Amino acid sequence: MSFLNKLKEKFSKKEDKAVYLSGFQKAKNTFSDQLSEMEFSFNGVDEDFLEQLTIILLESDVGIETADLICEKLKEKANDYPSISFHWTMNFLIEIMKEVYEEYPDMDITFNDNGPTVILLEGVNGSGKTTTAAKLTHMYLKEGKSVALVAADTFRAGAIEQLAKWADRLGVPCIEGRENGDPSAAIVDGCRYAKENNIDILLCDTAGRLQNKSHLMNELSKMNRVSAKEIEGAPHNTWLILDATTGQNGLNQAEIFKESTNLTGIILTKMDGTAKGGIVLSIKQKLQLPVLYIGLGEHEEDLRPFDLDSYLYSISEGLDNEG
Ligand SMILES: Nc1nc2c(ncn2[C@@H]2O[C@H](COP(=O)(O)OP(=O)(O)OP(=O)(O)O)[C@@H](O)[C@H]2O)c(=O)[nH]1
Ligand SMILES: [Mg+2]
Repeated sequence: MSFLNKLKEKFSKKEDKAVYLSGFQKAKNTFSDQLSEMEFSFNGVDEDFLEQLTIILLESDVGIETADLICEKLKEKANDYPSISFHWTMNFLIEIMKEVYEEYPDMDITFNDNGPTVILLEGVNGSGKTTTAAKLTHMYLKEGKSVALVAADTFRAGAIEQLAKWADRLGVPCIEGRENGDPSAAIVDGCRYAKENNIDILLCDTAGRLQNKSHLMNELSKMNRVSAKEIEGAPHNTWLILDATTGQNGLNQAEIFKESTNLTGIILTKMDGTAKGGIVLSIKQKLQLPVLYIGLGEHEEDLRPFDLDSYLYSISEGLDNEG
């Protein structure tokens, strides 16, 4: 059975097929639909083909280095098959994309067995931190865990209220910072509350900050330090919330955040609104950070654990039809 058919079979058994397919619709339009059009002029894996493929990969925001790597691998593979068909070329292409993602091992989410698991959410302004905090709350509650939120965005007016509203709706406690106060104080309060109330997951929403503002980045280090004093190993996870629509620019952001804090994973938001589905691959290649979850809409239920095979199938849907 071909790789694409295996992906299809696996995908057909997934529960959230429809969510993935509709979330990646735009990404599929730039990727699979454009690739399909190349079938008519397909004449083997030659320079012309590789050039067009590079363009499609770049439009999908795979990034130039990763696009080159994929093309190089595909060229090598095709060398062994002089009269390769379009269908098999597509099979190899998607298989190579999987290989490229899996070249570096995935880091797991760390859960604290001896008390609350502290998760810090970071990112630039408007990337989706607060909405993601709400989505994660919804997801962990469904898993039967107890959750509390910390509104540590003391910087932007209305930010605390925004999270408190979500907490109200989701029925979880929200430990609120003081507007214009020290966000670390809110983290300390949150950690103490979580310990006293046997909370499983403490999600800390922080203010949007530009990666080039050093005092704001230092503030993150302080939040790390104070949480570690309260709960051993905290923060157990530090996730960068990245807006997928910002594409390669987001990758630069991620690089700088990674230098200043101990990032353990990425959540890609607004996947539903972008054709740039390829950023997943470049993040993994360049930063060796796993994409843990993807945001596929604005509602609390619109978050999914990132699943490589479902992602690959969703953006390449249609290529599995043997022409
Ligand atoms: N379509 C879509 N919209 C999203 C997603 N995640 C967040 N948004 C929207 O993006 C906007 C910003 O989201 P917030 O959660 O407020 O972003 P933030 O990072 O907390 O913003 P600041 O606190 O101002 O830095 C809101 O309108 C959200 O509804 C997503 O996965 N898909
Ligand atoms: Mg916010």
